[in-house]
Amino acid sequence: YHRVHGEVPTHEVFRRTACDDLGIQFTDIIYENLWFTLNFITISRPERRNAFRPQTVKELMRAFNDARDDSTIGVIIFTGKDTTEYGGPLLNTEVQHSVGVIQPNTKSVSDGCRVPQAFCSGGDQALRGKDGYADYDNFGRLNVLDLQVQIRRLPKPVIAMVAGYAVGGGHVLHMVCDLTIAADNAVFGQTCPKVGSLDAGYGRLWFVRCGVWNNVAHVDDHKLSKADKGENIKRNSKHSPYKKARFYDASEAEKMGLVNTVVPKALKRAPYTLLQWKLSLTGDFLFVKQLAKLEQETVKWCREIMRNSPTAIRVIKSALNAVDDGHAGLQELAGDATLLFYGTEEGNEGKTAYIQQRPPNFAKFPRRP
Ligand code: S0N
Repeated sequence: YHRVHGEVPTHEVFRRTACDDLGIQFTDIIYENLWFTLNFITISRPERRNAFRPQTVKELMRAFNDARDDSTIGVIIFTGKDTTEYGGPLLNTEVQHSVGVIQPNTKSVSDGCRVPQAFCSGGDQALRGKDGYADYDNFGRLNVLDLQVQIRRLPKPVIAMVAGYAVGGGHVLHMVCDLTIAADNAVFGQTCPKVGSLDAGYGRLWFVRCGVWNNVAHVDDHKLSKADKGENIKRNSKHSPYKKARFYDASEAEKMGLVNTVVPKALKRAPYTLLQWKLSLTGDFLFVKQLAKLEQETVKWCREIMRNSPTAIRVIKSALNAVDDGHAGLQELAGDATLLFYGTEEGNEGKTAYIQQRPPNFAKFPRRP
């Protein structure tokens, strides 16, 4: 009760799952459970700004499936590993020391500071061949499309927790999540045409819904001077929001309705882990970790969601997606109706009569107006 209703603590107990249900070790993702209520699923390829390859997507799909199946889990947080240790240009050289770790400052990108962090930088371009992205088996794959559908159909809320870049296919991943909580260093953009790729599916859908069309001319917007940047925003969004182009930062994304809230000065990285135990049988870890500001805010949102009716949330999610997902969307919504109907006496009567080998008596149930 306290875990859902109480204040979000500064430290939390996590369990990190080492292997998937087939006993195969996760290599590209981190799969963690926070006190049997929330799951964190983290893309972990920091050396590539968390670009995904087919293996990454395969692991993500397993983790999302596991989180769906686990009835203790109410909300899933989807994020990217901190990438700061892999460098990146820091225009502002100010650093602060926190618990012995040198951190880049958290100046927002709108102040002209480039960020070395990433939620996800899209498909791994180094692995792109003529038939998609290839790593295991040497077959090209576009399996991220299946992941996008999986997130939309998942009957629990999925929250994208974004620090740094969410670009290309990574941008689409945040778009297909139900909510996005962003650090103020988040940078969003659809870079695909720049590298000769495109995503005309779900990502597009939300751009159109929000009146954004941002594939036109990718430029590193955050490299521009403040005046040029202001001019860009005026040209691209103020007068004609449908034609918004180029990278945009967290506050712009919030104005466009693409993120739910922006957490100021919120590097995602948690400053330190307090205690850690390895569970020798499974290879899993139990540990106590300090939550970074962005994590704290996201957990706060999760707790708020957890106080609500899980069934109402489930039906609302499928209803929100039903129109855009066509027949598949209707199937999801109708599946929820079936689920609820199975719980009624009327629904039960048909099954019971069949098992008892008697005619069903539906006459006792009202035909409501
Ligand atoms: C993210 C950016 C802006 C970060 O810039 P920064 O901080 O200056 O870092 P870098 O020095 O550029 O990068 C650090 C290291 O990371 C590597 N890297 C970064 N992104 C990628 C990537 N996407 N693929 C492979 N490597 C990447 C850099 O090469 C560098 O490595 P080293 O240190 O060895 O030099 C900046 O990195 C950037 O602009 N990245 C590229 C963004 C991009 O264009 N992404 C791809 C866009 N396209 C897609 O995502 C495909 C769309 C898609 O997903 C899809 C659509 C429909 C159907 C299927 C698919 C599908 O892909 O499956």
